Amino acid sequence: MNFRPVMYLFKAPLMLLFSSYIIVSLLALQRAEAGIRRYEWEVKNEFKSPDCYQRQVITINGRTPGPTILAQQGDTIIVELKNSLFVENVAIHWHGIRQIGTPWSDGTAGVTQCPILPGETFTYKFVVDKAGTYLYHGHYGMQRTDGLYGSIQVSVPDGVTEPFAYDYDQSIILTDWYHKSSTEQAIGLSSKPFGWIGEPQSLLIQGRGTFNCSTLNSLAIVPGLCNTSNPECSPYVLTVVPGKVYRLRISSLTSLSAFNFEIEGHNMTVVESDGNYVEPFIIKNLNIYSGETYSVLVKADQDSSRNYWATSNVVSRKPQTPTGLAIFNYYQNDPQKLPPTMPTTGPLWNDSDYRLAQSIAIKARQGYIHPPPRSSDRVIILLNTQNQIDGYLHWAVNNVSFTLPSTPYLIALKDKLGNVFDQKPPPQKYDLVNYDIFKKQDNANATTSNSIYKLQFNSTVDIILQNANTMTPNNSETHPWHLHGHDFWVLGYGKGKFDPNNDPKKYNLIDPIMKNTVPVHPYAWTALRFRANNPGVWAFHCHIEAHLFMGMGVVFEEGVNKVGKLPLSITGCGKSKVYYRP
Ligand SMILES: *[C@@H]1O[C@H](CO)[C@@H](O)[C@H](O)[C@H]1NC(C)=O
Ligand SMILES: *[C@@H]1O[C@H](CO)[C@@H](O)[C@H](O)[C@H]1NC(C)=O
Ligand SMILES: *[C@@H]1O[C@H](CO)[C@@H](O)[C@H](O)[C@H]1NC(C)=O
Ligand SMILES: *[C@@H]1O[C@H](CO)[C@@H](O)[C@H](O)[C@H]1NC(C)=O
Ligand SMILES: *[C@@H]1O[C@H](CO)[C@@H](O)[C@H](O)[C@H]1NC(C)=O
Ligand SMILES: *[C@@H]1O[C@H](CO)[C@@H](O)[C@H](O)[C@H]1NC(C)=O
Ligand SMILES: *[C@@H]1O[C@H](CO)[C@@H](O)[C@H](O)[C@H]1NC(C)=O
Ligand SMILES: *[C@@H]1O[C@H](CO)[C@@H](O)[C@H](O)[C@H]1NC(C)=O
Ligand SMILES: [Cu+2]
Repeated sequence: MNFRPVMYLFKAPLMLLFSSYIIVSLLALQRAEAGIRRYEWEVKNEFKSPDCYQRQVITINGRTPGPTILAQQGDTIIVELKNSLFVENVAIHWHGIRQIGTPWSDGTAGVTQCPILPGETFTYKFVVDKAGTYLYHGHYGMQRTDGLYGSIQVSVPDGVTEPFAYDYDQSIILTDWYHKSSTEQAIGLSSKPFGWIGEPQSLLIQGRGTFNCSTLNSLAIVPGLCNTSNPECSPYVLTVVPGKVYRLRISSLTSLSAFNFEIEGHNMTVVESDGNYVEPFIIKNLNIYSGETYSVLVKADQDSSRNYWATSNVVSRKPQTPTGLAIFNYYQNDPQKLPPTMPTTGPLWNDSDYRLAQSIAIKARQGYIHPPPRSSDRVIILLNTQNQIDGYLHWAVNNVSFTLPSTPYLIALKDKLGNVFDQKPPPQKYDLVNYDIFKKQDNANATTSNSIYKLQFNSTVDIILQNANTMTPNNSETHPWHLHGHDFWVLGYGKGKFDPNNDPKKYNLIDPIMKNTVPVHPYAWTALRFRANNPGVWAFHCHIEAHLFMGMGVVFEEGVNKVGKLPLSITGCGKSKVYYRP
């Protein structure tokens, strides 16, 4: 194993100035203890066979998924990232971490930093200020697709107990997996005629899947490069002890697919999502979209004389990929022994009512509700469409397909570099009344722009995501939208066209969950609210890697004048200062 995180844990000293406050201060000390967790990561190109088929991947310290970051609320994470890729830049985003006070550490190349060049070392430093389940992944081009991702688990501070009990805690990342590299995929997406990435070749559970090598054309494959006996692709095994309760932190970092996750014969209780406690509810299976995290509690309370399947199945798109398989292993059985049953196949892939109902069921936990502001200062309606620009296929919001400037926004705005991006504000809405979301557009021509939405600092903003028909008749897709720098309140979901007069009256202002990623369902809308109180520049985008690449995103600026002095290390591209990194 090349896993070599260097971890130090320092206890931050607390100055006790007044002796009469000693007792109070000692209590405070317990809660104020904050550690520093330092990691040295090397990002490399390597050959790996996560699904038995060998391809080039991007590893961290030799692994994909990369090392799990285990931290406690309040800790400072320092990651010294060495880019040892041969020819590609890199940047890593800390997904779900709000980066309060450190917007330059968000890791979004082109938005918050210059990309890290091959040979350079860049240091990310930020505080994990809220317990919960988070992720990290590449945010330069489509590198996440090459296996550049991992988990962040943040525990509650000492002396704080969580509102649920469990015996073991385990992170499990679900992904889909392609045999083509991100560069090959990107070439197709930006070609005429368009080359779609297609459905994934396999589904991975915690970085492992099984591709059926026999389906390959024997002439096209070098012997041994697809080998189902390769230990790298043996199924992920979760070994359990009867009677114990497992907190499984299930997250999705798929490139494309929406999943339904199930543990055969075992119910799950949803208790957390995106770092926020959920009012517990019991499910047989979990719908999960790219960029989301969930903690579910599972009790090992079934017949322990056998193993069970844990499965991921594609939903929302017609499945063309075999079920992703892992083994839920009662410890007295051989962990490799396949369960005696057929793997579970999940709900009907096109049952969007089922998925919508589960989305609506997710509420904030009683006792942990952060009530949303009663009203908003501004409403931005974002129509999600598939479009054409000069004959190339794109995605757009409000008819604008997003592109990145060569100078990152945070630097351009904070250092007042002038016109390095389109200054004309993007459209706030579209022809709400006449736009037919159920129909392929008559004129699907759109434009590209790198303009951004400037939000009044500390204002309350509502975002309505409105889904529509794609350029294929009778087709609308699910898009998981992810907001950087914030958690938002999920005020509501609805079918069809959003009604600005009546739908807001039905918003959940009582116990809405806060999340950082949320789906907009086919031919439906999703309403969000957040407070623009985190100085910085933040991406908000569809978490489907190919959709973002094709322009499905926007950028918000808020209070950039309140951002502290930018570290020089984020500069060195476009019109920003030259910086010589180590
Ligand atoms: C793998 O593919 C071959 C050829 O299509 C097929 O005969 C075989 O049943 C498949 N094996 C599995 C485990 O699906
Ligand atoms: C397949 O992998 C197994 C286990 O590593 C190894 O013993 C075997 O030689 C490999 N087969 C080929 C054709 O390389
Ligand atoms: C799962 O939950 C359902 C509904 O609450 C219940 O009917 C069923 O018995 C439970 N199954 C197991 C295996 O606990
Ligand atoms: C869902 O897809 C199946 C085939 O996969 C089809 O038979 C069924 O009619 C579809 N249902 C709906 C509601 O579209
Ligand atoms: C869309 O744009 C293309 C040029 O890229 C043009 O040829 C075509 O006429 C436009 N379509 C419509 C309906 O205006
Ligand atoms: C997008 O632009 C095209 C071409 O200008 C126009 O016909 C269409 O109505 C616009 N669509 C929206 C949603 O604004
Ligand atoms: C932000 O707005 C809230 C609610 O209006 C207010 O309580 C808070 O003081 C404001 N914060 C700042 C920094 O202006
Ligand atoms: C699309 O759906 C409509 C109504 O639901 C139907 O009349 C039409 O034939 C469908 N078109 C295609 C191409 O399937
Ligand atoms: Cu999308």
